[in-house]
Amino acid sequence: MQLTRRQFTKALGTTMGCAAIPTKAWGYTPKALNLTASKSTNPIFIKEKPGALTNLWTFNQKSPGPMLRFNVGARVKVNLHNKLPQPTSVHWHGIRLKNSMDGVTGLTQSGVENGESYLYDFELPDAGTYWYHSHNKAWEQVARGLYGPLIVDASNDPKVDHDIVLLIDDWQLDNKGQIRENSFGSLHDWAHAGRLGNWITVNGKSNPLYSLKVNSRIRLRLINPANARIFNLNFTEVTPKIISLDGYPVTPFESATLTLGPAQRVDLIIDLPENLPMFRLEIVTNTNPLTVARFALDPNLGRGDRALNPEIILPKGPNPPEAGPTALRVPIHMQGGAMGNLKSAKLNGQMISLRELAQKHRKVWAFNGRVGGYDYILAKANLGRLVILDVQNDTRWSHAMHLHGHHFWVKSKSNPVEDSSSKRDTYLMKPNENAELIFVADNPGLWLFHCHMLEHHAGGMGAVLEVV
Ligand SMILES: [Cu+2]
Repeated sequence: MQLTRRQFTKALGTTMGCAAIPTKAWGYTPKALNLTASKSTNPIFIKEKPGALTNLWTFNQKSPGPMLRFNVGARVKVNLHNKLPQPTSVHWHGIRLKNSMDGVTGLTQSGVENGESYLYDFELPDAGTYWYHSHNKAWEQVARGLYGPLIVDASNDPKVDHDIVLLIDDWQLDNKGQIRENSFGSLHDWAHAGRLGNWITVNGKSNPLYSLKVNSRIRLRLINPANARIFNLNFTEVTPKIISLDGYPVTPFESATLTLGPAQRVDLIIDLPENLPMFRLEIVTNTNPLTVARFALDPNLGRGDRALNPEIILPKGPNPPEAGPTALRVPIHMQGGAMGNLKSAKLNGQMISLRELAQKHRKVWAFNGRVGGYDYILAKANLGRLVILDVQNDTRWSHAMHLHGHHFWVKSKSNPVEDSSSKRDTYLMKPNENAELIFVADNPGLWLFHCHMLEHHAGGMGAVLEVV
């Protein structure tokens, strides 16, 4: 689905999607699975140019990579093999795993070099919709296709007729359908909204069609692996019930529209009306909406069991504890980017003007007057302590703030949540928004807190929380 330049620049939050999902899950085995990062050619552009194969970097030759699917509590072993010309690593986004398995090159491990392998070995404490992606030069490697879905099932998941994972991505392609390589590292992208694509795929396909049983109940798991694009989505003909955000259950609520920031996930349930032949998922723009996926009845599939299904009730977690005097409050004043108020910031202990930071160091964002980095420890929290990240987005841009190793409650006056017990791992902050991200520091290690607009992170918007 090609976005015109006009739709692109006018899109409110925009969108994209992609990645092919094999129907066969990898299963529930403690045997190590193999994930090989390599170059491959993929037909993501064939709808525009028949026969076109796009050169991507992928896991197991496909983007999205293979669907990793396990039961909650399972122990996972994945052997990463690197056949790429750059070092790489894998981050298991949203999984509360042990720190050494978090996959952040330069913080929790060294990059896995070409020809080398690395064994990831961790457990899955929470059910839900997650994903995995490269975490070395992610702004380039994720844009080239290095990501895939990670689904964790629970025995009390709602019974459905179809369980469909949709990774919605945007790619920056030239007119031959190849990745625009010469725009990697564009300082303009780093200081503005990030790298935005011009070609949208869902599960690696342009505008795919999914066939459904008559009278069926459908679970859709939407994942945004795009570098920087915020997708404003709309369902035609149906009003889904949203049941979880970032894998975490919420009190179900109905909404035909939703916003999906980079790295965020939304799970929803659709009970198909008896006489509805099809519905569409589209991107909302200021001009015409763009259809990115279609869903149609196929009578050959038989009938679903929608009428037999009860209301969705998912287990709910607790509300955030009261912040007593022992809570650790961590102020994070975010500044920088184009049209911002950052004049200078500290880098390696030296105060440097923004102009010099940008031109000489490729840094344009700061936390608390300091350019971010893996050597910047924002705070040190003792195990079990309640932590409040008091985040002030003092920039002209939205930011998808992601905390590794923990899930957090969100309190924000400008974006009140209806379900105070719900948690996220990635929170999309509006310009000038203040938000408290609250969590119990129950996982020891060095945990990255960063913007998931990957160019913003590369440009200095990321630092570390240490739990000891
Ligand atoms: Cu950002």
